[in-house]
Amino acid sequence: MAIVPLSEIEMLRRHGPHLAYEPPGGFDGRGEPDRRVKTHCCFCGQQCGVQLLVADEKVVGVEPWEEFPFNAGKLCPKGIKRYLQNNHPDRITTPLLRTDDGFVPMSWDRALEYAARKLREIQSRHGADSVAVLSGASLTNEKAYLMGKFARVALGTRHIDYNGRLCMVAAGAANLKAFGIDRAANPWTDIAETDLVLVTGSNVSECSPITTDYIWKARDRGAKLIVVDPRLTPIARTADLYLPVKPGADVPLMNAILQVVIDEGGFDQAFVEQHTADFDAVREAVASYVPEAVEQTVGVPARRIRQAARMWMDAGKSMLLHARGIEHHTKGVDNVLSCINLVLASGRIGKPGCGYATITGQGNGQGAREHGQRCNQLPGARDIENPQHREHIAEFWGIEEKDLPGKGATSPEIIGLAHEGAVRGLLSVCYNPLVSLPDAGFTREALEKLDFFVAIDFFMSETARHADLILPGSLQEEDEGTVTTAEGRVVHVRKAVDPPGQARADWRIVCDLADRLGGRDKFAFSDPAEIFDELRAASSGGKADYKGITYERIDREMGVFWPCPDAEHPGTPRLFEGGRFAHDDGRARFHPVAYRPGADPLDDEYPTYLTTGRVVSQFLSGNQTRRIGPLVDQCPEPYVEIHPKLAEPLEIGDGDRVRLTSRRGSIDLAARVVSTLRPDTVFVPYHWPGAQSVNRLTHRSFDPIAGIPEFKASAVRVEKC
Ligand SMILES: Nc1nc2c(c(=O)[nH]1)N[C@H]1C(S)=C(S)[C@@H](COP(=O)(O)OP(=O)(O)OC[C@H]3O[C@@H](n4cnc5c(=O)[nH]c(N)nc54)[C@H](O)[C@@H]3O)O[C@H]1N2
Ligand SMILES: Nc1nc2c(c(=O)[nH]1)N[C@H]1C(S)=C(S)[C@@H](COP(=O)(O)OP(=O)(O)OC[C@H]3O[C@@H](n4cnc5c(=O)[nH]c(N)nc54)[C@H](O)[C@@H]3O)O[C@H]1N2
Ligand code: SF4
Ligand SMILES: [Mo]
Repeated sequence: MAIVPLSEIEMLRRHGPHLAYEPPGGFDGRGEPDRRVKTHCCFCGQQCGVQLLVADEKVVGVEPWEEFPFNAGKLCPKGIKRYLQNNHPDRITTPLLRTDDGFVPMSWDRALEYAARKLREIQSRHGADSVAVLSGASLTNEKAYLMGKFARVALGTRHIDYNGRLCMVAAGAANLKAFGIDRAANPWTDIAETDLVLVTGSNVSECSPITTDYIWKARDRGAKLIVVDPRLTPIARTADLYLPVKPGADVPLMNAILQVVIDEGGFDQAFVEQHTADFDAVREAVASYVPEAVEQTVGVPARRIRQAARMWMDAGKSMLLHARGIEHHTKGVDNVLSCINLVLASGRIGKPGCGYATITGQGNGQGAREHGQRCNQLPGARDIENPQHREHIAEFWGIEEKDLPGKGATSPEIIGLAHEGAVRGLLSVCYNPLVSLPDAGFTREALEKLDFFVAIDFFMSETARHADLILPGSLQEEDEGTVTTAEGRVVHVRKAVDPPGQARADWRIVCDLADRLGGRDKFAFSDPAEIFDELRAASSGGKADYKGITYERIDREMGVFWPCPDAEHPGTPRLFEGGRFAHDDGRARFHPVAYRPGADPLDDEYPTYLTTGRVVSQFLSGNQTRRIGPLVDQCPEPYVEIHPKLAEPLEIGDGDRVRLTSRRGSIDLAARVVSTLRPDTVFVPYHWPGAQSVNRLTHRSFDPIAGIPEFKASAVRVEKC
């Protein structure tokens, strides 16, 4: 891959579509707003600071919040246009009951009473675990904590899990194994200070746009960039070295890089001896991954793999960043461990400009995985199967340990249980599984089998259409709370306006429902600040310790990095300083990993890899961004990227309709014939439902440790329609 001259990087920076300001000052030509509210973007895990403009008690525009250090006023297209949701005509503004004639409005009293009665009826007939809860990582920390407590204490079910199960859990599990804690190891300021950035499986420019800015700052100081991705993404176009890995071949690639590093003496023996354990097992495991032996499997020439290893060794400081490209696999945890092995062997962690992070995706992807709404977890990132952790939280909640339900099913497993009839009642908040889970046909069947389904959302999602009852919840700007950013920084989301019509703050709906279920004394919160205070106390002594964090401190300090165990503690921007890790003995662990093929193999009938992901202007299942006109204009519908070498023999031209068929089904899309991806791979963005949903093609195979689906590698056949 040719080195792209700096002038082109400059050009992308100045004119690229991915870092844009909205001109400040003007909204609809109406002059000054009534007030400006400093808060955060409701979309991705970077949680950019932004000012919302409020007039007549409606959010009417945005302005940059220059002082917030993370993004210093920069926003991507989604952050600029998010304000258009607040007054959107599609907002659900009353509870809605399904009838034979469609959804009809219902009063709150009757709706809550009805939901509680139906859920209890199902439980009394089929047992406590026949009702499940699905939750989401766009919710604030307060709500995430509340959902875990609600499921286990008010409903008494063990089945609660969240949509983060489709997201960063492979990284979380690997981080826990290797480091003993699940958080980005570094603040993003370390990216700007490094000498080499290795990005793997992350379309940084489109999916974590502000991170691009940090990488460019490093590039301005002369840092090198290596990008590993089957697609030549915008950031890959600016790389010094681009490795177009085959989908699913990350373990052999990273093992081979580490093999060269060890072979050529590039590892940090002192660091390995003093601060880690089990290196020898990894040294042995990677010995056979000589670049020349694995180049076929990896799909990248051996000399390029050697070049990557040498660039890594030559750099004094490095940052390794990855995202879902390596995590969305049945070997997602192994992929992440193979990256961590390289970082640990080189001793490049816990120092300024040196470290490692998964780029967390969802708005509160970090915080929502700490406070107990996961099937295997209790608040403070505690383990639900650890007797001491159970004892501690049961006592904190004022219940007997034996009454605290045990580990439940993951969210895709919950859908599976619904399909087989074991789960019959469902409460879902902030989750759109019909669009986002693999094998959409199966998800639809499962939802149709439920005896009773209640969904809390602010827009009618494809999933909510299957509900018996829909409760109108709140947008992020309609409630107070905290979220924890991709960096591990806890920030304050401020309420700008009230929810419209009869819509209510999510936490209030859940507390009211808990009350109807007979849990009044344990859910008597009068505002989110009270929930946060309880969360802080519950987290105290856990790995994710928030005890010393308050709304006031966050406002004063522009966010506080956890762990922060008391009011005097400064917070912890950089983890593992001095080589001290979070395992009891302070040492990080190496884990040997070997190549395994994916779960949906190519064959003559399905000879092409399908990988799926995102575009800059749409967010996740699109239930929010598909309603925002200027974002829809940027990318109105999904398409399939096809390399000319694949397209030509099939007589597919740019813009032609193409049929993709997998072992689960078919969809028809417009072709984009581009040379920016591997010829053996096609790519489709996944933000659309129904006939346009690429999840009709993906398969229900999961990582055995983390339970994450294999969204990034399915086998398909490509035909011209
Ligand atoms: N615009 C936008 N931004 C978002 C989101 C959004 O929906 N839209 N969602 C947010 C969320 S929740 C998330 S999780 C993040 C996701 O952020 P990313 O993970 O950066 O985005 P993806 O498009 O899912 O996939 C990343 C890259 O992985 C590559 N890839 C595919 N298969 C492989 C493989 O086998 N190995 C390697 N090394 N790479 C592979 C793809 O080509 C793609 O470029 O984005 C967050 N930000
Ligand atoms: N093929 C394929 N599939 C994928 C992926 C992929 O790369 N490829 N990526 C996966 C990833 S990484 C992710 S994170 C998942 C996302 O999975 P989803 O759960 O589909 O994510 P969202 O689109 O955010 O859906 C959240 C729903 O909750 C609502 N909502 C948002 N915020 C709030 C709130 O504060 N309160 C309430 N009450 N409701 C709210 C939204 O309107 C929406 O209906 O998709 C996964 N699916
Ligand atoms: S979507 Fe992410 S990058 Fe874009 S403005 Fe919002 S938080 Fe920032
Ligand atoms: Mo995600």
